[in-house]
Amino acid sequence: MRRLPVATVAVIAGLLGTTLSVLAATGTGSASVSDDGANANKITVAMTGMAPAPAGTAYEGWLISDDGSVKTSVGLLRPASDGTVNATWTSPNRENLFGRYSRFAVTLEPSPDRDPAPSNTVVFQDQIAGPVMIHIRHLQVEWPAAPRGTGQAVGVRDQGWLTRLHSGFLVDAYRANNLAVTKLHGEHLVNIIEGSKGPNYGDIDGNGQVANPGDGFGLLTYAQLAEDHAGFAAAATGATSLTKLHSSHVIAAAQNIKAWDARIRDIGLVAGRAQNLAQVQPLLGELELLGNATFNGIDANGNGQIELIRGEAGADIAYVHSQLIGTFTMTGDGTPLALPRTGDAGMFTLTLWVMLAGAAAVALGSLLRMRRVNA
Ligand SMILES: [Ca+2]
Ligand SMILES: [Ca+2]
Repeated sequence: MRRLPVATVAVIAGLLGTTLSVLAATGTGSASVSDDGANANKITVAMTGMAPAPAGTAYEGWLISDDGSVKTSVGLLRPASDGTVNATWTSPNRENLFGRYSRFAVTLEPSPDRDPAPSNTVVFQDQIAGPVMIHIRHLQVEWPAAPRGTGQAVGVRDQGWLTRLHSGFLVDAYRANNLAVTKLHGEHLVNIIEGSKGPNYGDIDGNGQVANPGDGFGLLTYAQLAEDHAGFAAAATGATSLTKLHSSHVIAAAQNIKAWDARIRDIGLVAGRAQNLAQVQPLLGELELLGNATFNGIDANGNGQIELIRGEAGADIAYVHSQLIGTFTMTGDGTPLALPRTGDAGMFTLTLWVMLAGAAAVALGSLLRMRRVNA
């Protein structure tokens, strides 16, 4: 056997030493989806306690589709000197990330890296369980029964925003001493909140036209669905404590909206049918309060915070926390990871195995040579 020069052996040993040491996962954190000018199109990776990637390597984050066939890079993740990672990635085509992806992984890649695919050296990964993901998608991506298939929590947020807006318009019209416009916004509120199948939906102000700035499905319908499906997510197989926590926030907000907006609907009915502005006046303070609470929530107990609880949480919280149900969590306890399998090895993995084989050959060669010398 041809002997490898000592320098080559040292390089191989050095590389092996380095490689084995970095296959230990350390650090904890999460990857969470939020909005960046479109629904659920951004992911934020936040880690602490992460060891720097060794020279010649880099961490990279990946969103992975349900069946694993699509792996989308969210970019390199470079720990700061204090071990934290704070990185964001926004889908360039405004894709709703919950629609296709249910898994997130961090791999160790060679650097520089000519291969756009992930290596098989996975440092962290987390998957949202399929039975939970179904309901996140109903909340955030699509509910087929709604107009344009609007997701339930998206509908809560959008129709909740319209409810706040038209509550304000009604108050403005009253202050402008305009009965007709006050009545019109009363009608708007009833129709936004109940939707076209609601028992009161229609021409409330009696001007011969049905006016509805909403999408016709109804804020109360969306709120009931969001409450139900957040509950289904929490009860689903594979639901984690985090799933249950954020589901409970969505449920609290949806229940608040059901109560507050049934009351706004009643105020809208009175205002829409009013004969004069004096009939509307006693309801204005309550309308303004509930209209704002519907979207923003309200600090009902006066402790300086709008909390994720019954009586305080509103539509914006229902929306954001239905996204947080789908948070990926990453925890590394420093346990060395298994070496990547060779069967589906990428170039990086292949290189590692070639180096391992080389080192074994060198060791064997040395042993044989020593035996020959001793003989
Ligand atoms: Ca009308
Ligand atoms: Ca509070």
